[in-house]
Amino acid sequence: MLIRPTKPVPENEVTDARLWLGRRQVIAAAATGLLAASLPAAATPSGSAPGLGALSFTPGKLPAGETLTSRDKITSYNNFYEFGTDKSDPAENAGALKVLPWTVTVEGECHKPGQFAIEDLIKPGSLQERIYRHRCVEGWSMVIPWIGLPLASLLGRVEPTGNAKYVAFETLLRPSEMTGQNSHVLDWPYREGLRLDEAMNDLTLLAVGLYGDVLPNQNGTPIRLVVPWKYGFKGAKSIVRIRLQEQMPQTSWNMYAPGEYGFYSNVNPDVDHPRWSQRKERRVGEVFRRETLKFNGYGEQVASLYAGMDLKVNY
Ligand SMILES: Nc1nc2c(c(=O)[nH]1)N[C@H]1C(S)=C(S)[C@@H](COP(=O)(O)O)O[C@H]1N2
Ligand SMILES: [Mo]
Repeated sequence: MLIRPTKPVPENEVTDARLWLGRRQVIAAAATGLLAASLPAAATPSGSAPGLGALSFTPGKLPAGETLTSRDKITSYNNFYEFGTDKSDPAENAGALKVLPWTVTVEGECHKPGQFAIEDLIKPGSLQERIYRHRCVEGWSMVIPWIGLPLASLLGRVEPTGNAKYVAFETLLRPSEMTGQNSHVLDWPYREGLRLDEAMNDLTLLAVGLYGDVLPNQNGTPIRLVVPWKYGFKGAKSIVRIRLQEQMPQTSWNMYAPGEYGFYSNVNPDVDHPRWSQRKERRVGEVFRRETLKFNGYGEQVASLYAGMDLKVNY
C-alpha cells in the first residue's frame, strides 16, 4: 500500500476469461442433467497442479452485470510484500516458495484445536467456487473466481469456546524463500484479524484455488483468506496459523500506519483514506473508473454486522 507510480499492466490477456466461462457453462449444463442426480454436488473435475492434484468444487455464480478479470491479470498484478513491493514482484519471485508439506494450526479459544494438512482442507465435497468483487484500498479492483471453503466450516470443526470473540491469522514466516521478509517494510509475519461474527459469515472464504486450479503462489498458495466486503489487504495469504481469542488482534497494516488502516477496513466510499478518496475504483483492465459500492456491494449480507456502529470511527 505504499503508493508508487503505477506500472502499465500488460494488455496481453485475451480469451482467458471467455474460455473459463465457456467451460463453466458446460459444467452448469451437466449439473442440471442426469449426471447431477447421480453424483454428489461437488464433482467438477478441473485441472491439476503439482502436489495437490485436481480440485473438485461446486460451480459458483457470476454477480449480475460483472465480467471476470482475466487469469493473466489476477496472477500478474499482486500485492504480496513477502516477495517484493512492486505489483509484478510476486509473480516473479513467489515461485521460490516450497509449498508442501503445509499445515494450518488452529488454536486458542476452542475445544478441539488442531493442525490441518492442506490435503485435508481441499477434500472433494468441501469446496465451492465463489466469484467475488475484490477491491484494494489503493483503488483498483478485480472480479475473481475463487475456490475455497467457508471459514465457518473450519472454525466449526474446532468448536470455539464462549470466550472466542476474534480470529487472528498469520502468514508463513520463511525469509529464506520469502525474500521480502529480509526487509523491514512490514513487521513479519503478516497478520490479519476478523471479529468472530465476520469470520463466521457465509461470504468469508478460505480460498485454495482460482480459475479452477489450486492457487498460484503469488495469490497466496496454498490457502488464503478472502473477505469480499473488506479492502484486499484483509485477505492474508499463505496462512499457517489461525487463532481464536478474546482480544482484538493486531494487524500488520494497522501496526504500520494506524491512522490509515483500521481493524475493520470495510469497503466504504464515504470514508476517505487520509491521502485519497475511496469514492471510485478502477477495474483492472478497464479504462474508466467506476463508483465504489458500500461494503463492496455485499451490504445485504453484511450491513447488519455493523448495526449501530459509526463506520467513520470504526474504519
Ligand atoms: N501475506 C500477505 N498477504 C497479503 C498481502 C501481503 O503483502 N502479504 N497483501 C494484501 C493486499 S494489500 C491485497 S490487495 C491482497 C491482494 O491479493 P491478490 O494479489 O490475490 O489480488 O492480498 C493481501 N494479502
Ligand atoms: Mo491492497
